[in-house]
Amino acid sequence: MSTGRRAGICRRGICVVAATLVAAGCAADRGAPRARAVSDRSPIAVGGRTRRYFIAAVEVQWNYAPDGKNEITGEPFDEVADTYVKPGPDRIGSTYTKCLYRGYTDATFTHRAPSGAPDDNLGILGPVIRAEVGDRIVVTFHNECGFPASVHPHGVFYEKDSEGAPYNDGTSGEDKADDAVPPGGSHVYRWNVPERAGPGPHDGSSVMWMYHSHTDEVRDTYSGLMGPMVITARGRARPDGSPVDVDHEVFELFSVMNENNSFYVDREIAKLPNPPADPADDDEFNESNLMHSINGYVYGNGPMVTLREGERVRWYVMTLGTEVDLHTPHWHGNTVTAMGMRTDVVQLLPGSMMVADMQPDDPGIWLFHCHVNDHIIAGMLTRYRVIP
Ligand SMILES: [Cu+2]
Repeated sequence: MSTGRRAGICRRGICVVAATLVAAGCAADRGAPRARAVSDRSPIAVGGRTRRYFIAAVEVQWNYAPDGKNEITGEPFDEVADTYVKPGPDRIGSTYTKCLYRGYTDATFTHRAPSGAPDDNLGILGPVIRAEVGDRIVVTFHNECGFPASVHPHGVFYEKDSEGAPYNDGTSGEDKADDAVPPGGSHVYRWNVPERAGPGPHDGSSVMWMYHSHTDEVRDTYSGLMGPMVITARGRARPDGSPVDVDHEVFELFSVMNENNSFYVDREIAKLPNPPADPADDDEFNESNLMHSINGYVYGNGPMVTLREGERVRWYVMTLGTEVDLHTPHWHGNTVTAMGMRTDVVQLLPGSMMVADMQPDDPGIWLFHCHVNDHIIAGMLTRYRVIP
């Protein structure tokens, strides 16, 4: 819903380069990860595993409402929902071009890897990056989108060639190669996982971090480049990196995706038969592009998480965005513990990551939604199911 302040629309640098399919012929510019000496101050793992990920930024057509109806009411979209989801001569509707992180099996970027989430319910989120304290993470990133992008991690240890953020940090040369990977380009990011990247004294067996593009942080993330990362305590991970004392992990991004600030907004506007005369000053048009979504879905569209009664469930919830991105994820039917306290609502501010543990005891189909009224009206709701 209206933010009370019209969202700005950026015009510069809109790229319309079509996504390039990665083929063997493109492999030369990726090659093997660059060998690099690690400085003495790096808290390098001793005996830990190296966990390799191959992640591309890929252009997709993303539909926030693929079911075509309000799954929360079970009814067709009403007039309010149509504000956001109904296409028209001067409205984009529910499908937008986005640039998303997607995991691949190797540096040829030809075969998709599993998402790393048990239900594969990540939606627009990138694959789950996992490690245990003592490990190191190597991410080979390939940019297939039409604008420069990067992979900036939270929490783990990185040196200046693996931070993924351009700013006046006194570095130069190779230490800048990670800042803005150009369209068609690649970079290998190397992150160590020292104790300070793992659970603290009041955490459980794993903590959540996020990663996102930070070349043009605002437009990169509104375009879709975000993903979750899970770090377990030393000795508390299964071989796949999931925490040993958790049966089921769920990842949820609460976000007012401001498509007015995506790299692709001009391309979308150009498709309209009767585009707004001045989109940047058209408040109703701008409102129609604020997608109040959970993992990139509105009004309960998208896959439903299914849990079993009694299993140990860990929810990882996060948000990015701006001042409207204060979200209060609320679980109906079951409670969680978060930060050592019992609750059924947790609080997120922009850039927040929160872990909440649940042991469901109440079978049924339950609402899971943001408790901010404005966001409820605009579709930031979904459901989860608990089966006996
Ligand atoms: Cu909210």
